[in-house]
Amino acid sequence: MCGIVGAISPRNVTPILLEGLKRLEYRGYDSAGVAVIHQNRLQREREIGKVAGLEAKLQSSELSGQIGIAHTRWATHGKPSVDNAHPQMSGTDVAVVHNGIIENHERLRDQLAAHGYVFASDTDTEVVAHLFHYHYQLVNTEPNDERLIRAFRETLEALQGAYALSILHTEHPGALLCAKVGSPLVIGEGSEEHFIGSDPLALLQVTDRFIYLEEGDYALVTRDEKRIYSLSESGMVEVERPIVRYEHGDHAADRGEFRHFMLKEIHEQPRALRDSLAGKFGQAGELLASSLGPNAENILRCVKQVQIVSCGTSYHAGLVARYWLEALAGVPCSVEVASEFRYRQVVVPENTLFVTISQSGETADTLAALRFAKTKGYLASLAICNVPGSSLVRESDYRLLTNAGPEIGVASTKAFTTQLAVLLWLTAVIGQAQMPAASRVELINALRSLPDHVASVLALEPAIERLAAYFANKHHTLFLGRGTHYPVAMEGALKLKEISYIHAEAYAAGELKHGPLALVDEEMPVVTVAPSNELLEKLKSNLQEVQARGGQLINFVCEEAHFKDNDNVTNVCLPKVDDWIAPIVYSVPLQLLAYHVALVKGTDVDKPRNLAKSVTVE
Ligand code: HGA
Repeated sequence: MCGIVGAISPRNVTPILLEGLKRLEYRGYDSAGVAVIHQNRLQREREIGKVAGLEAKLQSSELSGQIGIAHTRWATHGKPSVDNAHPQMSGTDVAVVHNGIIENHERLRDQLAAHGYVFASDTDTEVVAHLFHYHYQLVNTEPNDERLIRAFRETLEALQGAYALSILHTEHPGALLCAKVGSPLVIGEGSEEHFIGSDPLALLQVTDRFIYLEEGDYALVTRDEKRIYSLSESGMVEVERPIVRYEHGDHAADRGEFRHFMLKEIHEQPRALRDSLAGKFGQAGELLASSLGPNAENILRCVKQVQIVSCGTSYHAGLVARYWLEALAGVPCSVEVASEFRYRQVVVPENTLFVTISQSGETADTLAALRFAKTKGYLASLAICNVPGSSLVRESDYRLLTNAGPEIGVASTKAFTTQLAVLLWLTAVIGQAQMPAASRVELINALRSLPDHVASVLALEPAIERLAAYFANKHHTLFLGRGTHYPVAMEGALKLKEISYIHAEAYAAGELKHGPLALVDEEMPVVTVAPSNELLEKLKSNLQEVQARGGQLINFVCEEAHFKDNDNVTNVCLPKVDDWIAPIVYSVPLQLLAYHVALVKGTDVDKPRNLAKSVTVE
């Protein structure tokens, strides 16, 4: 998704802005731009394609200044083009960068056109630039900070939608305006300098101290101070926001020995799982529910039902958790994609816990679903998230943090398996009262063994790499699984389509004969996830149906299940693991398969076409 960087400093900010944009590249974008104020005039450069293209342009234009804003754009309104790239300007005075969508842009555009404003782009963002210009003219005072912030507030009050934005005005070369309404924005603290960014990762080269703006916050930032206000306060009263130190280190830009971030993140999973489960067990193996927040134990004891809401990969994590919660904790569970849930009439059974799952904690649909749920009488809300200071975490009653570290690859890997690990832990917490002590101990031991099992599956990479060549000229693939491994198959199919662009569909294996079997012929690879469990014999019958039609089976199986290879069947054997953690372990080879197929296809693994990390628009 789009990214914002801004800086105000005694030094030239152009290199800071460029480095910030490079650090945001992983999120996916189609164009980039920078504007700085130099000798009271705005200088701007924009380019479609990669930040490297913009960098080349900047070198020849020698753009420099001590205040500036920059942007990577992932188009929502208007095609990717130089004219539509940000910063958008109003006349020669005002420059704006914006993430999100201004929903009432058409009406505002008509009104501004009636006032004589001429539009140079198709974006909703340009409306903000002209609207701010318009309000600035109307605020009839000296051109001081007061005038600037008043015009800003009036502009924000006229906007509908979810956005983060930053504005420069040439009459105020010492002030950076910024606001957060539904899309993340942080202020970075420096020494006699300040920065803004839509993600702290963009600024880690210059600071590790951040103010996470809260919903409705807007601010005027100078070198020495920041004045933060809130749209929810009726007057212009300053509000206090804490400065938080970023604790994860600056690993974002570092792929280490790996060719891609995705591969690095796949291999980080043993560490990520260990860190995500750390602090969740007491010395005697008790489950430390207090890590979820104050009074969590008492609330969780009252849970009679769970509603999980999430998107994409996180949705698949929720689907696996449903099997766990019902089987182990005896608690009914529903799982729904956020984009549907948020617009539906819902009936909320008594004592239902509302759980959201999101890697970034800024996923627009999931956040909106949480806000919607808060009006519906749920028992409490719990966010499962990889980013501690994110909006989802801050707005939920309780939080269950994965500690996977920043995930840069657009295709989620370590975020998924760590979400699953903490969901299994949560199941044990919710089911505590009804689970026999022996089963609880078994489950805890299984969870603790996870990092080692995942490490041994990673050692299968060469065998999986050899399989990848087979997919080079395939256009379609089926993924099959049963029980908890049906959502694992869904996630495997999603990974393959995201990064290799091969059409992949997942089915519960028992559904095959109800339709998809018609697709199976000698050209169709069928990938199955087949651990040893009580559904294995059923699954084997489904695989016979595929073989009988000449389909090519690639099976991820338990080494103890003695599957046999033949011309149409290739088996990759995984170690025998406890049934409950098997979905986590069996997800890993599917990630490796998608990765190596994408390599064979020559696609951009970390930044697949049309996709973006942290989906902050609806
Ligand atoms: N609506 C703006 C910004 C899009 C965005 O935030 N994408 O993530 C545009 O289309 O330029």
